Amino acid sequence: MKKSVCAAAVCAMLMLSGCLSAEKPASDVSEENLILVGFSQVGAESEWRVANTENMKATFSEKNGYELIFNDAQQKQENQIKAIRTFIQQDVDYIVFSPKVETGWNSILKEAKDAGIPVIVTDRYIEAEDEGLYTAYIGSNFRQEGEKAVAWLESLLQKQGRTNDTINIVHIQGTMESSAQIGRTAALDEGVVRNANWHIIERQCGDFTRAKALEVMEAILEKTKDIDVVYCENDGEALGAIDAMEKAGLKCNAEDGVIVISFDATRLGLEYCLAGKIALSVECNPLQGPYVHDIIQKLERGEKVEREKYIDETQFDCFTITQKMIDSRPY
Ligand code: GYE
Repeated sequence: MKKSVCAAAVCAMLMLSGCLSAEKPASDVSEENLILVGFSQVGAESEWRVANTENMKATFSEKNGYELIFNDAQQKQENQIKAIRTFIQQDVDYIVFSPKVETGWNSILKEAKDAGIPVIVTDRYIEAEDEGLYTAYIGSNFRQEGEKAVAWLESLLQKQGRTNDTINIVHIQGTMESSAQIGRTAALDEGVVRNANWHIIERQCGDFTRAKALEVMEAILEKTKDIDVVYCENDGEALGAIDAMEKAGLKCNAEDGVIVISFDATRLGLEYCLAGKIALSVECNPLQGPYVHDIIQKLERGEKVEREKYIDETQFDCFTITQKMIDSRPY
């Protein structure tokens, strides 16, 4: 069933004012042959998130056969739940959302299921009490991203002959309980178990933002500057931590300074990599719109879809990155 967003918005307003029951009068449904998608985005906390939003908006455009209702939850799960409920009231064809955290979605997803609206989860994943609560997940294998980073760090320290040196690690985590934070943290914890000379001397949440990472890193530097590695769970945090360390007179460099590990591989992060300030940035691909589009097109044709799809990702380090590589990047 195709709906127009203006008709749905009118219905939503009328419903909210109590003038219209849940059933939509057939006459209000637009004849346009566009697929109506409601997308609940976490927020705009990082360059990665901005690239993700731009890609989703570019994908779900009218020329591609869609009408998009976009909602920015400002980093609040309750706003995402409200937005999804509104999408249900507007009787969208599909609900797409990037969940801030892994838990707390069962009830609202039951409402979507009862309304017969397929849900596609993107970016971060969720714990759902039954498989029927969402149709597909597209995103990244965050634990694997972390394992790539830890393996690279192990190899670097081995090359530097530091396998028996005490390695003091500051760990700046992403948004707590998000699957990106859970996976990237788990990989570092495994690395610490494997390397008895690695010590996490400080672990703070940077909430995936440059500002928060600057704040927590400044507080850490008040206590100690005996730091060998800073493991940041996204580029925004890495830039904030580097700002704080440089202000405190520390050098960020993989060869003779603090080794900064990061995730996302945004253009800004890779420029810091080229400058030698970020040692490694593991790619986390935000361009998920086309994958969601493919799923919706298959569902429209009544075809089966893959329940989980992890996007292929690579990594970039300060020793091998070039300007040409950065210039070729789409985000
Ligand atoms: O790493 C970070 C964003 O969920 C993978 O969220 C995403 C993370 C990403 O704020 O930059």
